Amino acid sequence: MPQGVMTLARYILSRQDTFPDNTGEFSNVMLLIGVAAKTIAWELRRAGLVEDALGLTGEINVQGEQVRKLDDYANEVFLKTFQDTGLVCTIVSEELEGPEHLMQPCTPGSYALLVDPLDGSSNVDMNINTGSIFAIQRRRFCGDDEADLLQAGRKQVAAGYILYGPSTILTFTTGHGVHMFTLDAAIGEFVLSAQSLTIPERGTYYSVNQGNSRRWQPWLRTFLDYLQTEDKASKRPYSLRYVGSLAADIHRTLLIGGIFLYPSDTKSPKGKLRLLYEAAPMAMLLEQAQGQAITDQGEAILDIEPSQIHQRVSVIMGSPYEVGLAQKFLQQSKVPVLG
Ligand code: AHM
Ligand code: MG
Repeated sequence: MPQGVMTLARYILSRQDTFPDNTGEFSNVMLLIGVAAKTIAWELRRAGLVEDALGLTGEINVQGEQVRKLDDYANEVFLKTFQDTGLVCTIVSEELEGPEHLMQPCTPGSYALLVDPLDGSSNVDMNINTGSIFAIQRRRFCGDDEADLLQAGRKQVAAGYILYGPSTILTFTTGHGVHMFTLDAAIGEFVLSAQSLTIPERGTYYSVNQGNSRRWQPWLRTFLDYLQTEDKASKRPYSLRYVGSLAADIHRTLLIGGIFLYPSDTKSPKGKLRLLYEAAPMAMLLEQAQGQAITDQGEAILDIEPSQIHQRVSVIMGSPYEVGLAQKFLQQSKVPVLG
């Protein structure tokens, strides 16, 4: 008898016991994330052919960033996909000022979806990879209190990203390893392409917006200088790869190792990336894949207790070897110079 294709739906049904509840509710949340991903992927694929699909809306979002039409589109897709389903009580989005409550009242134990609907959207008009990044939390209290959503990354019940590129890829974890699905356009289904992924112990790439280097802390400049210095025995120099879409840069890092950094700098003293729907979900994926994720102060990203839903954070993540190296440079910078 043929084995059949391991679609996302089939995989989820066969792994119910590893999901946060066993009622099927969480499975349906994951399946709907897959539906949102397919909808956005389809729109991105044809956006260059559709009049008025590309470009800016003219609005500035809560982050102070210009909103692209496709940012708005992707945000609407997530909202509409979960509306009236009774599956997700609250949505926090990079494109929304405050939480959107889809059910009233939210009950303890219900799900909240935290999402960057179109990550790396500055790349989208040029047909370069973009993504969606998501985290799923459980609501703790009843009602609309924003504080309920300020949960440390360790409390996430699931996290993942969708990468829109030559293939559409959905990668997620529920705390039982990292699994990757590739959209098979022929059958319109996500099909399992890698199970229980682990990041290589070390890599050969570093990934950072080097244009900001003069704004970095001195220890980071020293560390990057080290990565760029020739030394065959320790496989240096490292090569630079930077897409400028977090989903793409983390996807590469997860698969072939190395280090990704978006540190704080004099322009963004708290860092640029958002904790709840960019850094924390990626940190959960990386830790589940045996990688590491810290801030440029050395704190584990998953341990940070958020104070705002759109809070920003510095990020250093990737293979254990390179993140460990970064930690050594950070520690050395803290040693007082005697004499
Ligand atoms: P976005 O979610 O508004 O697109 O911003 C986040 C993006 C990340 O995808 C990426 O890592 C980073 O911002 C790139 O920033 P920069 O252009 O400063 O290098
Ligand atoms: Mg983003």
